[in-house]
Amino acid sequence: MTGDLPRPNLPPLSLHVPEPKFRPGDAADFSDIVVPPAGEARRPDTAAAADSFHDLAYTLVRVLDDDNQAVGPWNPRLNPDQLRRMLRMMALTRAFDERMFRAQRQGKTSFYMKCTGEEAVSVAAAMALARDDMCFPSYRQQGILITRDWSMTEMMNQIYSNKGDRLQGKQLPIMYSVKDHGFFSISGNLATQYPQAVGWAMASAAKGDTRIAATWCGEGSTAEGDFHSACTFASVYRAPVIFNVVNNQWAISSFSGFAGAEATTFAARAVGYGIAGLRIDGNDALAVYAATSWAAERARTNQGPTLIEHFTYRAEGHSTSDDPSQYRSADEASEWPLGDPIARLKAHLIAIGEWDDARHAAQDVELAEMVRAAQKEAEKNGILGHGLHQPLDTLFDGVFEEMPWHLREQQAQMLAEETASGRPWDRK
Ligand SMILES: Cc1ncc(C[n+]2csc(CCOP(=O)(O)OP(=O)(O)O)c2C)c(N)n1
Ligand SMILES: [Mg+2]
Repeated sequence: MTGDLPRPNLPPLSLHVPEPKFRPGDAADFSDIVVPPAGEARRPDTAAAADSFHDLAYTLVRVLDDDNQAVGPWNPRLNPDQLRRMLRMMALTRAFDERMFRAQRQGKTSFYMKCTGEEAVSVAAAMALARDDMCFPSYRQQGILITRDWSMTEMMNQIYSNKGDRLQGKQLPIMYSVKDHGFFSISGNLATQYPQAVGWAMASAAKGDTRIAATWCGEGSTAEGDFHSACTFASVYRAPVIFNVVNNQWAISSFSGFAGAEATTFAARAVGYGIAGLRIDGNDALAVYAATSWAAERARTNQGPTLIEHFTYRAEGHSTSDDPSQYRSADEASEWPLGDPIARLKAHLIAIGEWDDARHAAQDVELAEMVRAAQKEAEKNGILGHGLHQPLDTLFDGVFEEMPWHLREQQAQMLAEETASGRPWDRK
């Protein structure tokens, strides 16, 4: 065999194929994850040059310490009312997820995606941004809509693709689009929101506006070309945009190693593009708030983009179509060293004498009831399996301003076939 090789005196080349550390049945051991003490990372001035704090792309900015106190230069010093609202919105997001997961299992919708363990990433960021800043989320930032007080019934109408669905059943369940709440249409094509956010931010700057853009993608999605072209444009034009990379360590069944996590951090991507990079504890809501405020101030003062890697863990399945017990160790969620974001903020509020277990339990009951009431409203507009909720001829509407000839032809053909079939679609 070696005789067939052009240079038999050289060792044969080989590839490195990443392999996750733990598979089903393995005991998960995260002792090699470096968790620096809270309060240790420095907080540069927001006008500092991006290349003067490369160290922050390789550490973990943390605020909540082991005694549940908020410490160090990144402590955003929120008042108790703000802290309680943050906790409430995270708990409400989780209650919403629980209810909609169950609705999928009951056959009321075809699909749902939870963000369990990642609530801080969206809720704390939504609190730190201005209400009219534009968000370009992935499918796991429902916490933004909840924090911006968008109607849960409207969200559920979309999930059920029912008569009340403002998107007329044209989007996969959970792919919301709420322009007046600064929430750009979610796309199933990973990372497309990144260049869209940069384009929006550049337009905002070109118009002399004051609003900035923020976008989110998973660590797996950073392997998409769109991620990199977005970084290039944002760097060149110093676009007022915040890039959030939610490193929950899994991309369905592919672990983060396939997106480059064995070689360096995701925040370090910023270094190559010459933009500000921060790696933070994504399960520490105060760190998320502080990093987002800092990045927003940079963007608003024309210092350009910031890339924030939120180090977190996807505590549950990728979606209702997934079964993580098939590919990862069941131990991971409990062994994961950065804990649960809701439990950590709750413990902080209790430690500073502004909350207690009884109030928390009562709030959980109240929130579950609120979600249940919203669901009851939404179900008046129908659920999956209750027939066609939108007139059949609307199927082709709303995509192009003017319908192209080939779609007009297809629409006419569909309607003719429906009539000819003698069994028109069930529209009850
Ligand atoms: C361009 C593209 N490739 C593949 C998929 C299929 N897909 C949907 S979600 C997903 C995993 C994404 O993982 P990550 O970016 O880490 O986000 P997470 O789900 O962990 O939040 C994949 C591969 C897709 N939707 N779009
Ligand atoms: Mg991921």
